[in-house]
Amino acid sequence: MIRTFATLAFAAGVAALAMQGPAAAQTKWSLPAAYPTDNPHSVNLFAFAKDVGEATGGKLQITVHANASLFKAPEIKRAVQTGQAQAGEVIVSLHENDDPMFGIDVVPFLATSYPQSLKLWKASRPAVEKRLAAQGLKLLFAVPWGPQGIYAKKEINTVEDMKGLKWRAYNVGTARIADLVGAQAVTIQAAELPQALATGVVNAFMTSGSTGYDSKAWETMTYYYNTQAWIPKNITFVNQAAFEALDKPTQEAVLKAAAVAEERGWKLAEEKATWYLEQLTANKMKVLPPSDALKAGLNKVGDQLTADWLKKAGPEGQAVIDAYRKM
Ligand code: PCA
Repeated sequence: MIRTFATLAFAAGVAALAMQGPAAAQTKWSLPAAYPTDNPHSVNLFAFAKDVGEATGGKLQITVHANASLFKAPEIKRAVQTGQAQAGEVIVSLHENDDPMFGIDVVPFLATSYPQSLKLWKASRPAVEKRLAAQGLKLLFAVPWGPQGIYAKKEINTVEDMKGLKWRAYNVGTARIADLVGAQAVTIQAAELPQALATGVVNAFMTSGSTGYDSKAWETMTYYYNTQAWIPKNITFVNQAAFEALDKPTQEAVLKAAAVAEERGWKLAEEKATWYLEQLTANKMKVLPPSDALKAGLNKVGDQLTADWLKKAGPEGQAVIDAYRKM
């Protein structure tokens, strides 16, 4: 058979195309997230997306939509479950009503330092993973916020001083605190917090130094009480089917970048926690330790919340806490 140069070249071209096949096809994921672009959580997500892009030679391209620009915080998990987005990040305790295990990291005063919080994460991770898997989601990584303190317009020396406050809540636990101290809970996610502060919808709230900084709390608040009540976490997850549709090397690249992101995220959070409190001081807020009376009152509130949680979470919840305490 005589082949001309042209047919040979054509055949080679077809073969090259065939070899690229589905393996070389580019996959695009969107990853909705709910916090500002310069918040450490978002910074870490951008780095994760970049790492995945590089490790896969551009085969998997993840676009992070920070600042609740694609979905609002409470909608992100469902959006990923239903495949409207392939991946997402959310503060896991926002879904404590789905399952108490999603609220283990906001049991007050259970894990208040980063080393404790990391232990609690290690102890609870399998249970959290299992529940997400049952909802069609694959966990990628979890990253902590700063320890939670109280922002207020007026001085707070006891839990009695919290009575009647217009208290911004972001999850079940923060709303329940309002109930227990006689404050009025208003649930507002971080993306809407600056506006809620500006319009006076709330005059106190509990969150980290970073969310106080992100929402310029000093423009309306005077006090920050460093109560270190708990360290909540964001989780990043992917739609299980979207993950399974990737070829093996790409799946491995995602998991590897996720492990790197988890480590980087914990480091970043711890490094910046003090810096954020310094920014509150620099902006003329009074950053104070809680008084002994306030501490004692909050401990009582914490005991009640812990008892509530254990009742909801049952023996499996207790088992995770026991495992954590043994670590
Ligand atoms: N910032 C988020 C969640 C916890 C935190 O520190 C918020 O206030 O909504």
